[in-house]
Formats: sequence, C-alpha cells, structure tokens
Amino acid sequence: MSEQTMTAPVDAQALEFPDYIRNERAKEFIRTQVAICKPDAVYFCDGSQEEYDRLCNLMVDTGTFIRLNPELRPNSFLARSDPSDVARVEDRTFICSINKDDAGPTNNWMNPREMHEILDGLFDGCMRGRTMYVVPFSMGPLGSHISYIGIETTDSPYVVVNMKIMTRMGKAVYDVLGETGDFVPCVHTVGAPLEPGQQDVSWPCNPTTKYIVHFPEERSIISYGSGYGGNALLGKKCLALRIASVIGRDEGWLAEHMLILGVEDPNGQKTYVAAAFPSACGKTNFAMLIPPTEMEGWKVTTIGDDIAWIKPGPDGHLYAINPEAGYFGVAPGTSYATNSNAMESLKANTIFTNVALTPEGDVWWEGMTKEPPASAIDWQGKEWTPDSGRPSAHPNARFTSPANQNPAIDPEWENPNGVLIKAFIFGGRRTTVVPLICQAFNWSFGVYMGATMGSERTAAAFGKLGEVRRDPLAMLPFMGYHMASYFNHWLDIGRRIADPPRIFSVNWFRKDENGKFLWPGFSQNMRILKWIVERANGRGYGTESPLGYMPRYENIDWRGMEDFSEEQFQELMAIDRDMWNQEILLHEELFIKLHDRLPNEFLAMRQLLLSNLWRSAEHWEMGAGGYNT
Ligand code: SAT
Ligand code: MN
Repeated sequence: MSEQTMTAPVDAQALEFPDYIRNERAKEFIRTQVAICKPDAVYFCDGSQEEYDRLCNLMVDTGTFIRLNPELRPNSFLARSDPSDVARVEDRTFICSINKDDAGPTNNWMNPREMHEILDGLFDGCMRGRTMYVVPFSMGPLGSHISYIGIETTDSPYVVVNMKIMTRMGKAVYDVLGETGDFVPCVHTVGAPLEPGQQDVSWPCNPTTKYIVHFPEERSIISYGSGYGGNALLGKKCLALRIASVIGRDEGWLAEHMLILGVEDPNGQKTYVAAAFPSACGKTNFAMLIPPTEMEGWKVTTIGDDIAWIKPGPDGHLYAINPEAGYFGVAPGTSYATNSNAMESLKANTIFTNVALTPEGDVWWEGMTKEPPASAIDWQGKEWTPDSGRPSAHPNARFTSPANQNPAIDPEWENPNGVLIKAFIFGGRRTTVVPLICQAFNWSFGVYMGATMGSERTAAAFGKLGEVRRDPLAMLPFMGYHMASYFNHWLDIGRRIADPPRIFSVNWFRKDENGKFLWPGFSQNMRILKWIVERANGRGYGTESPLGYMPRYENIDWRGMEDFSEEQFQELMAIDRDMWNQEILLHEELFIKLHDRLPNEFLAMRQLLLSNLWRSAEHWEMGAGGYNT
C-alpha cells in the first residue's frame, strides 16, 4: 500500500485514454476531475467479470470485504460500513437550481455558484493516495431510446462493484455514447485522502462533511463524503430520480419512485402495473409477490422494484422501463416466508452491507429465519448473541443482487421499448383513515390522491393524524424540482395521452383499536391486485364511495381466505367522515407550503372531496355500509 501512496498524482494532461473512449466531452470531463481530485492512479472500468472479481479480491485484501463461505453463499461478500455512514443523508442532499423557487420548498437549495465554490475546495486533492475509477453506465437497457448514460468518477472500489450489479456498466456504454452522445457527469469521492504512508481504513468516508448535490440545469451530480447506497451509487436516486425528474419535466415523461410488476391472469393475459410506496413499505416484496396457492393461474412477475421511467409511446399509451439492473434491497425482514424470490435472488453473486456474519461464514439478519443463530458477529464487527439486546444487522442493512437472479423476473424486463402500463398504485403506511383499496374517479383525482399520500413513521398512536409525513407520490426525498410543478406535470401528462392508466390508492397497514393489523398483507395483497387489474382492464365490479370506486366484499376473490369476514373487510374499508375532515386539513397544510405553484385543480378537487364526504351516508352504501357517519 505504502508504495502506491508514495506515487505522485496523475498528470491530467498526459492522461492516456483507452481507444474505445471517443467522446471528447467525456475525455474533458475525466481530465478535469483528475486535475481537481489528484488521484495517484486512474483506472478505466470495462465492466468485465474479470475486473469485478479482481476488485472484490482487492477489497478482501484491504479489509473492506469479507468473502462469505463459497458453499453457502457463492461469490458473495460482506461489507461493514463506518457506523456514521449507514443511509442516505437527506439533510445533506441539495438541489442547486439557478433559481431557488425552481427547487421548491421541499428541497435543500444553495446557489449553484456558491455550491461549486464549496465543492471545489473540498474536491481539491480529495483522491490523494487513492485510485480514481472511471465508471461508464447506462440507466436502462443499452441503447434504448428511454435510457440515459452516466459517467461516474469515484475513489471507491465498493461503488464500482455495486454499480456493476445495479446498472449496465462497462465499455459498451462508450459505443452507445459515440463521439457526440450525451451523458450525465457524476462525481463522487469518499472524501478521505491518504497522506503518504497513511494506513487506509476498511470503510473510508468523511465523518463530518457530506454533500449530495444536484445541478438540474447542468444535469450533473457531485457527491462528497459518503460511500453508502444512494449517496454514492449515483445512478440510482441521484440520476434516475432527481436529475431524471428534471429531464422528464422538460421532455414530457415521468421518472418515478415506483416498482413495476406484471400480473398474468389464468388466461395468460398480462397486465403491467406501476406502484409508488415510500421507503420501507415493502416495495420489493410487492414487486416479487407470490399469489396464494388457491388463486390458481395467477402469477406476478417483476420488471423493477424501485424506479420506473415512463414515457408516452407513439400510440398514446404510457410505456415504462426499469432503469436499474439489480436490487439494492433492505435485508432485515426479508425471509423465505415474506419474499422467497428475494431470497433466491441473493443466494449468490451478492454484496451484503451491514448484515451479521454467522460462524459458518454466511449472513444473517433480523427476520431472516425464525430461529436466530446462537452467535454471530454483528454489523459493527462485534460478538453478538440473541441475548445481546441489540439487532445484529443494521436496520438499513442491504443486499445488492443482480435482477436476473430473481426467479420471478419478467421476460420483458429488458425490452428497450418498455411495457405498457395499465394502472398506477399509490400506497402509504397509515394505521387509520385510508381504506385498503380505492380507485380514483379519474386521472386528475388520482394525481390528487398520489400528491396527498403520506406515511406514519412508526406504529403511531391510534388516531394521531399529526404523525403523518406527507410524501407526495413517494418522491419527497427524490424530487429534482418544485413539488407543485411536478403535480402540474402529472396533470399535463394525463391530458396528453390516449387512455390514461387507472389510478388506485392502497393501504396495507390499517390497524384496529388494539393496534392489530387488519390485513395480513404479503401474498394476500394479490386479492387486491387482482381487483385492480380487472378494473384497469374495464372489468370488475365495485361501488362508488366519496373517495372513488371501491370493491364490495363479494367483488374480491376470497378463495383460500374464506375466514376473512365481511365485517373485517368493512372495517378495513371504512371511511370515517370526521377523520377525513382532519385529513383534508392536513392536505391543506401541504397545499399552503406549495401554494406558489399549486395546480388550481387541487383546490377544486379538495372541495369536491369535502362535498362527497358530506353527502349523507344513506345515499351511498357499501355492502353492510362502510361509511361511518
Ligand atoms: O440508499 S438508497 O437511496 O439507494 C435506498 C433508499 O434509502 O431508499
Ligand atoms: Mn427506494
């Protein structure tokens, strides 16, 4: 190591490029970064398996990776992050548009010139003693007209190998880029230069200073100080959501925090659905759902579990791709009981971060098996037993697995033209108020539904509405511009397409007065998904409620769940007028915050909603009456 750190920084002007890089703007970008960051070496990633294996071995040597038992977990590794670097840092995430109003009140903002000055200072020599890796990647299938190219410069080999799984990474990207193609420059450093002779640590990062910065007008990303997840794998939340949302606004398409799944009915008809849920609401589980055995012939396949890029096609329908190539999933809670497809996906060729290590050299996390191991090494490298009184895995511990290892992967998942979306689902985590399932009257009401969705942080006290965090379309941490302009963009898309997908709201998390979940969730969500797909295809029956269309008890397929009574269903579907009045006051809070760009339609829809709610109960009934007056 010390030999390497004794070398002088690379001379940017003398930098030799592989001949497959023919794009002058890319070369200029790389030269500039080399000149600023002053690495000891520059390495151009080609994306090969040989390169991946070599970097993994290098990290085993430096202590960043622990190789797991090849018999139990072939070609897989465990990384333990610095305890200060375990998740996205929302308060250090900035949208630096030229005009502050364009970032809107839900984003941190700084003048781009001032921000560049700060970052120029921090980046000067930030890679001393380290290697700069140049990572070319495509979000979306290579060459798809929906895809976008990024080039990330980073001093983290952990980032390189994760990007290899999460994106289409490698030298073929330069062929697509050609001489004049466009790309998003992504600059990343862990912000921990090494002095000559200084010993490196296993997870370098900057413990005090972190910046995750987006320049929407420049369409560029700069990230300093963190090596973890969305802070460092810049293709994911930074490019595919924050920057892409701006590109989508300008070009007339949607970059969404949505899973995409396919539902096959017993006749073999396939319907694709996209669904937005805030973090930690089971998106990956829903995307990989296995229907109850009694619902014979129904099948769910996965296109993506986190991000959807959705464009109007020439036929006026919306087509979606998953821009990613892997899953960066939350490990705790994932098991063969909750998500066997995820468990199969992470059987091999997987990078685990911040999970526990068993004595056999395998991984473990809370909820993975009923019986915990008798002992383990926890995510901080400390001895752990079930009596330790602390979790063995960090709650935000992750697995990075290739998407093609998912047994339920949809055959169309790499279709460069995307799949036709028939329905959107918006779901929050609400213990009260929001019914299990409701279909919006039309596109505009659906957008309103999505814009006003929210989540309770924890199992909040019954009826305490104040604990709800509004998370419009699950995009609060991922919006690249003004949230209310984004609502307008959604309304606008609806006006421009032929047959807008139907929009639904779901809530798997409603509880009774004793705090018990009213709905079993997981596989049983298939019953609701079936109704959604039927409705989206113009079939399926329901009734009109103040909020939208709802299934009656008899409109849901209960085969295999016959013990779930009509009364239980009514409790899940109940619309309480007083609670909804409070809920609308909370919508109002969001509207006031966003008032400068709020769509006029929203005020009209709020009034219509109030008016619907005040209709007397006798005039709409749902089976035994789900409408509590
Ligand atoms: O770390 S990521 O941003 O990729 C995942 C998440 O926090 O949603
Ligand atoms: Mn996510």
